Amino acid sequence: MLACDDLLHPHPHVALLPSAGMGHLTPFLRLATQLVHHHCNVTLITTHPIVSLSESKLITHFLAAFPQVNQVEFNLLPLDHTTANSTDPFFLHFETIRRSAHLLSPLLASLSPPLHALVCDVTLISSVIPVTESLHLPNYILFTSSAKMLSFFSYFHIYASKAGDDYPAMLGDVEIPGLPSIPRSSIPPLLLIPNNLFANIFKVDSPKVTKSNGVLINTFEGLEALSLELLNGGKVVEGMPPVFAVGPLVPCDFEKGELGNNQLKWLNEQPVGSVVYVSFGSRTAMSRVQIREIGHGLIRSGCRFLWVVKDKKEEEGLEEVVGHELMESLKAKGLVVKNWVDQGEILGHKAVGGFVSHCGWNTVIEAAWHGVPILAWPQHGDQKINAEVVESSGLGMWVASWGWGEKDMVKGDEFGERIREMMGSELLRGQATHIKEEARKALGDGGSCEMTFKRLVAEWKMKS
Ligand code: UDP
Ligand code: G50
Repeated sequence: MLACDDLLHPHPHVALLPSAGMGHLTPFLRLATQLVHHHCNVTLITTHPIVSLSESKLITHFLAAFPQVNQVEFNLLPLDHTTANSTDPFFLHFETIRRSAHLLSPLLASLSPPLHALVCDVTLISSVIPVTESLHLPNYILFTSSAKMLSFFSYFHIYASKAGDDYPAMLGDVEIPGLPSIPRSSIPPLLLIPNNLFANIFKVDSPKVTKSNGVLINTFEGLEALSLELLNGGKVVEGMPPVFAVGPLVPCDFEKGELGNNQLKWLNEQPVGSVVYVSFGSRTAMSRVQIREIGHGLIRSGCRFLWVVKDKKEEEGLEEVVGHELMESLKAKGLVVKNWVDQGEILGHKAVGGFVSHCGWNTVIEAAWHGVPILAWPQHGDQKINAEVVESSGLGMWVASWGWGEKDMVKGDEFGERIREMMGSELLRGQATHIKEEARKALGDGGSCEMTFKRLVAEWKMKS
């Protein structure tokens, strides 16, 4: 029987607008599954064109698994690249969506039943908010990184304004009220280069966070209690809307690919906790020299390993990238692959006892979910700020002196030594297990996730 409230307020209809890259799309689709679970009507807005084949495949799998989700295509205007100060296809796609945002208005208005809210990606804020405002439609942001990064992002305009005309040369360490200082060296490097597309978007969007009705974020108390408390207490910036910790958003069945049998077979043959998994995410390709140092380091560590290699040339064979001789030596103790892997499955395998990671945020949450200790080696963007969370939460260790991946080389000997340290640490293992338990509590019956979604759904119903 329907409760009286349900009769008065039917299930809320929410539209989701992701932007480019697996790191942004994946948490949106995981969020969609949670919203379906909490009886929302969900419309997924997919952009046309899309950046990568992996993204369109994932959307197809998702829609096949969730036929109740409505899909609408958002046709983007062509972007004049000469006006966009970037060569990164993902940043260019953010900009293409931003410049097409006015076309969203008729699309959103035509949806039936009428929408209760739009949840848009963090990279689209200042172009989407005027659209939702004109439609009197509540606007929520999905922040695809850590709560610490959200603190940095929402505080950034205040920090940058202190440098005045000398931005970014005059920027020092970042002192966010209540949080440990963020060293200048941890700031996403593009923000320290004048006039590039990423920095321009970041700067204009930062003061607009307070114009949204709420921020959904893929994290949980057990990992980031302090940042969440400061953000929600209005300590980071005044007028911060509610921050809803909807995490952990964890891998779902629709993400499972057809690959991986080989890896699974190999992992099944390894002793419990003996394997270090090495991967730098969907976007980071290393230089050939660095790739070979990593290979030597893995041998030097003496551990078993599963290493996902990503080269700048996608089509080049693994043997060419790693080198034939090194490849032969690597085979003695490990498995080396150069393709998309099912990371959720790998991290959940009992043979895996440690993870060398770039600290893309989805990845950090997945490691936390499975209680796998991390050796952080941030490469770009928000990853050093995420690595600080990994270290301070106890989920892993971070060798800050390694610097950014692209600029600073890490020698094989040093790399191998640190892997031994992580794999041998009882302390890290215990801490990671504790965080796993917290993550399971958060997502369990009556946990913080369920409470948060109930609050959100109630809020959306009230606004109708
Ligand atoms: N991923 C995967 N297989 C791969 C590489 C990445 O399943 O071979 C997934 C990973 O599990 C995560 C997402 O892709 O969910 C990557 O997002 P993240 O934010 O960690 O980093 P990015 O790739 O955006 O740097
Ligand atoms: C991708 C990237 C660099 C980078 C980030 C990326 C983030 C995430 C949060 O996702 O910092 C964020 C991105 C864009 C934005 C605001 C916040 O405008 O390559 O730093």
